[in-house]
Amino acid sequence: MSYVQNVLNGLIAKNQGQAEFIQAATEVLTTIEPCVAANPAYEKAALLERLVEPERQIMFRVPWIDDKGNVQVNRGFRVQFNSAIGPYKGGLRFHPSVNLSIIKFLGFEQIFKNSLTTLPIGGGKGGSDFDPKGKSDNEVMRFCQSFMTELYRHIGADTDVPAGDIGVGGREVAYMYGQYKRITGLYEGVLTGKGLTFGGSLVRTEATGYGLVYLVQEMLQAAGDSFEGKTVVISGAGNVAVYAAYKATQLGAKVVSLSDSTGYIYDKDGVDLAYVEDLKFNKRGRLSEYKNHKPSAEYHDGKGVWNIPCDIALPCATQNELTEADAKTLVANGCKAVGEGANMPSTLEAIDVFLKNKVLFAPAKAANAGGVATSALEMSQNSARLSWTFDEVDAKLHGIMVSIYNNMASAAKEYGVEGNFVAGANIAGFLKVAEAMMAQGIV
Ligand code: NDP
Ligand code: 2IT
Repeated sequence: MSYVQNVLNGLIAKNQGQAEFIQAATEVLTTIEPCVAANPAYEKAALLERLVEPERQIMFRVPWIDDKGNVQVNRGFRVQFNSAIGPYKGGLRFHPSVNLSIIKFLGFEQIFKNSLTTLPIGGGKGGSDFDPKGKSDNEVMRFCQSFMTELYRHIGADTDVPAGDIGVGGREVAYMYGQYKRITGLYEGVLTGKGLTFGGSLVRTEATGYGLVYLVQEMLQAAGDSFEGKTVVISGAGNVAVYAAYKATQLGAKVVSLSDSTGYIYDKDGVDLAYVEDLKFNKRGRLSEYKNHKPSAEYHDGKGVWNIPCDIALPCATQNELTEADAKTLVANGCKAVGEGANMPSTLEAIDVFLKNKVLFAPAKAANAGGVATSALEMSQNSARLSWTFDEVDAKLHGIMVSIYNNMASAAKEYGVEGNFVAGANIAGFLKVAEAMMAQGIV
């Protein structure tokens, strides 16, 4: 049995019930096999056994009081997965589905994604099973303060720097930042995605969506194509989805759909993005309201966004939202390119369908790396006590996405799987971390 298979079997036995973590690890380990086989020193150093075991996992109680005076208790998580190339870096997710498996899969992905950005950041992730939906601002504030009252002792500008993810945006980051500062007395870049008046970076809000479109544009260009005149279907209606939609539109495409966890809209004339931005981020409303604004558009309850015919699909909601059956439908409808804005949105079987049908496929850890890359730029600005202009940050983000595309494309070619960017991104991300871990000894 190969070294990789052996480690994978051990991981599956040891992490029973952690389906998402096993899925993410299976994808990475099976695709890096050729480069692990070419480096026998890795096995001697138990490199993969160390790579799949988080350096530290923190789970804690988060008690808070709701507006009715009832005591609520949630569970908090921070998984500090790998610090070989920099301080732990990765978002916090607040969603009722959050559990250790989901945080571990996200933290594991983050190691390779952060490596691909070319910036000095390690991998981590955290969050809570708290559901911000339907909560008042005061409830969200009290929850964030309680969450940070435990988390603060584990993080710091040079140790671990959290940020946003599902359910955590500017409002939540700001409440957590205020509480961190209050407890520690430190005014430091301990969180990214901060407001512009207290150390945030321009472009961070737009960065994941913009970066996704920059990378897909690069992939299309290499195939002699572009966004111009294309029909684009996007899932999600949050931070990543909305700014991806704006950038794709700027590049000449027509975005005909967005979705949330209750349903999806289909607007054949192109979605009114300013309306959705205000609806979701200011009014915290539901997409079902879009029809009131634009009666010519359709709203459908439930999943099904992938049944809409398109040239380019950008899944930007959540893990495993695009199944094998969805992938087959997209292919049958003529979809030519897929870029993953969410983390692990396509199942392993769906990825297989795309690769077999020669759909241009940009995997999450490359395609959505623009968010964390811009977070690292925010860290640089905080350390240097300065702030760059929108155009400066946007130009750096664009340059980073181009280099990620080039690195994953050339790694795929070098290891004999040209055009397989899943393998290319995993290999390119892995090699830098592996080299750093080998150099630093058995730690
Ligand atoms: P938001 O909370 O801003 O938006 C999430 C969107 O996805 C909402 O429209 C939400 O709908 C929908 N959604 C969430 N969970 C589900 C579900 N189980 N089923 C169907 N729809 C769902 O989060 P982000 O836009 O920040 O994150 C989206 C994805 O992008 C996640 O996978 C995240 O990990 C990834 N990502 C985010 C980055 C960032 O910088 N924010 C960076 C890189 C990746 P509803 O409102 O109904 O819940
Ligand atoms: O999945 C991700 O890369 C994020 N949620 C962003 C992490 C960050 O630190 O900006």
